[in-house]
Amino acid sequence: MKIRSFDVYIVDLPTIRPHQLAMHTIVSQSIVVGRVTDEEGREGWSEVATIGGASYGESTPEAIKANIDTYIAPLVIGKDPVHFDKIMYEVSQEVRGNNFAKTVVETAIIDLAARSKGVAAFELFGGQIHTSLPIAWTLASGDTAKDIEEAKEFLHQKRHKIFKLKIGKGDPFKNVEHVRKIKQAVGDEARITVDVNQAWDEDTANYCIAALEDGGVSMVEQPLPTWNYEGMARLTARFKVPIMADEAANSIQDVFQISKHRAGNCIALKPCKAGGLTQTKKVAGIAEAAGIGLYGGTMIESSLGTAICAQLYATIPEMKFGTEIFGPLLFQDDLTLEPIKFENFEVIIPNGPGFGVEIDREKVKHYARSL
Ligand code: MUC
Ligand code: MG
Repeated sequence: MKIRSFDVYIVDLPTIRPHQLAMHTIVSQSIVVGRVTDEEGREGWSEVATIGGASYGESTPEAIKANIDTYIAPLVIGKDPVHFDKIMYEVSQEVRGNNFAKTVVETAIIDLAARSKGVAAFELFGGQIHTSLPIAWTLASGDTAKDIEEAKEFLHQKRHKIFKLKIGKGDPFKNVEHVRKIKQAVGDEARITVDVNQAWDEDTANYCIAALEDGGVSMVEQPLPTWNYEGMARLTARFKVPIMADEAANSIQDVFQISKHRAGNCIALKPCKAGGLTQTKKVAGIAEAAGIGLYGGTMIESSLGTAICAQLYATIPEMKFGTEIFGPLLFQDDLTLEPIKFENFEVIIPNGPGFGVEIDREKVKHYARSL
């Protein structure tokens, strides 16, 4: 069984409402979809999502596609998909960085490898420990009254009881008030966390985190820029509320440094940051050894990317902070034939061959950019 071809599509999927982050408001999410085909005509599919072009991170959808087409795809042709770790090691010898692109390639190959053996992808990662995981929702309409209404509705529907608020845009002090009002409105029924997406300096963080802690917030994600490991360590030592590293926690080396210097007491996992599923498992292992809590992060993927994250997170023993793989719920449409299921405040881990979802080719065609 040998890989015959690797194709990459850029798909733009509209959201149900504007989703406001520090650096960008998402109304349409640019998703990179990968398809690997073997000589027998079997296929594996993958997805990585990007936020706001080059504003969130360095990997733009256009760069991911160009670098796969030009540099990575030629290296995987003719290889046996079952040897996905060996293939990605060989890729790493010729391609530096490009973790999002490597994730598109690695996960499509894993989907194909698992399907060719007739098993779920999590079987290739030691088996499924969780059948479902807690699922947070991000309140990011930018409007306090709307956010409170949304939170109450989802509590009522038993869809979410952990809400993350994006507070990196605008006046930090007004944003802290916004968070405190939402926490007051939901009371003990829900946990409120915040994601600053690197927007504060250390002085602002010192003042605002004290007010957030006092207001009952239960986690503060990436308050400082990625480079400020020392500042993150000081915040972690100073406050009781857990400080999460997201944009700062990419590679196994980053996570080792964060663990060693306690530059955060929890980290957000995301396969695209680490460069694939094998690397994400290594990141989780380092964090586990250091007693750093884990969170199943998202870049807001559609059902395919969400299934990929879900299956990997299901193999990790302790996901102390739950997950936020809510992406499919934010989109007007989907790229798979069956939706991801959310029940009783949890996401149900898809089961079945590969990542447990079937791609909807018509939808990929419909939303793909003409290149
Ligand atoms: C991030 O920084 O965590 C995850 C949820 C959300 O609303 O935005 C993303 C990115
Ligand atoms: Mg984040």
